[in-house]
Amino acid sequence: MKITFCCTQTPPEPWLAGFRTALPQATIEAWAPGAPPADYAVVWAPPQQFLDEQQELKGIFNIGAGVDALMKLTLPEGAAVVRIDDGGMAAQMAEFVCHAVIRHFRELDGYEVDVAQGKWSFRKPRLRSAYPVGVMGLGVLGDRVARALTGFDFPVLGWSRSPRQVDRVRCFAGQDQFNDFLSGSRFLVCLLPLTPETEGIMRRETLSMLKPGGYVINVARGGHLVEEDLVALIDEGHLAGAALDVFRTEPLAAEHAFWTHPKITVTPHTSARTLRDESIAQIAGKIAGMARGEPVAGVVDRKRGY
Ligand code: NDP
Ligand code: OXD
Repeated sequence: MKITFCCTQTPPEPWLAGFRTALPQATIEAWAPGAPPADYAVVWAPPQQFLDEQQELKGIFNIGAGVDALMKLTLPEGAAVVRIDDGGMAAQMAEFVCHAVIRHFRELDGYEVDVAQGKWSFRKPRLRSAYPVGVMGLGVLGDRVARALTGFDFPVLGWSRSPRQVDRVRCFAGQDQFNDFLSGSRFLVCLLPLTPETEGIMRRETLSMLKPGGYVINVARGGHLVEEDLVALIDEGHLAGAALDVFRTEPLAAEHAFWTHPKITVTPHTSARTLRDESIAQIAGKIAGMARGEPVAGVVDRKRGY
């Protein structure tokens, strides 16, 4: 069995070594233009040339949960596209989002400023019931995030394409229930895949429906957010602020207004990192399963785009 590795921005050696240990019967090489056809590919944002040349692939394994970059390319017809299913990302995402929610809810940024000025002063405790958290996307990551938030007794709402049930979460589904979901939320967490349906989903019209003093946490993709609308709604006072981990252009340009906006917190696309060892173990297991003709979890539905 031949495996080709084509991940931009990732040094290949540790991955190749890991796959050679996990699948000793396979040959795995880093892709170079003109390389012979392989059976399986491990990729992150590969060039179109790679896919044009590798027409015999049976499986394309993305070393991340989001496949939006891959879905923009022309893929070999017969290849199954498989995303990372958790692989240690769900726990990271839960801690990141809970941290962002709690930091805003408990006004920890304000306390930091006070303390830096030597001020010993208290803010009036906020009513938790007045801070419902809406989680858009109840998949592998959103489900874990929503459940983690219930552990802090926040009212939690969830929204997905098809109806879902999550313990202690008020679940909404589809376009028909989107407005009710938004108007019931003060925090809005985005954990949707980026698809033609979800592109620009956080814009003036939708963000205006959040309860006054809404707070946006985008940990999915920059393309979900219309940046100017967010800044305008914060500056107009309808929104209290935002924690943004993902951006339309990454890295975020040095002159971008988000860096210095006092109510926006920026992190460099780090809310849930792909963990190499977990990912190698998961992908190697799936390649072995696929080679035996078994079904594997995490296969992307190309029509839906996720
Ligand atoms: P999943 O595919 O497991 O879940 C996606 C969820 O979104 C599902 O609940 C799905 O609904 C819902 N959804 C999709 N389209 C729509 C729609 N049009 N309307 C309503 N709901 C919709 O994805 P993951 O949870 O694994 O990951 C989510 C995203 O997080 C990734 O696509 C990626 O972009 C991002 N991500 C960001 C990282 C970071 O470091 N910032 C790290 C990892 C991922 P249904 O349940 O009905 O299918
Ligand atoms: C992912 C990511 O999609 O890291 O896995 O953004």
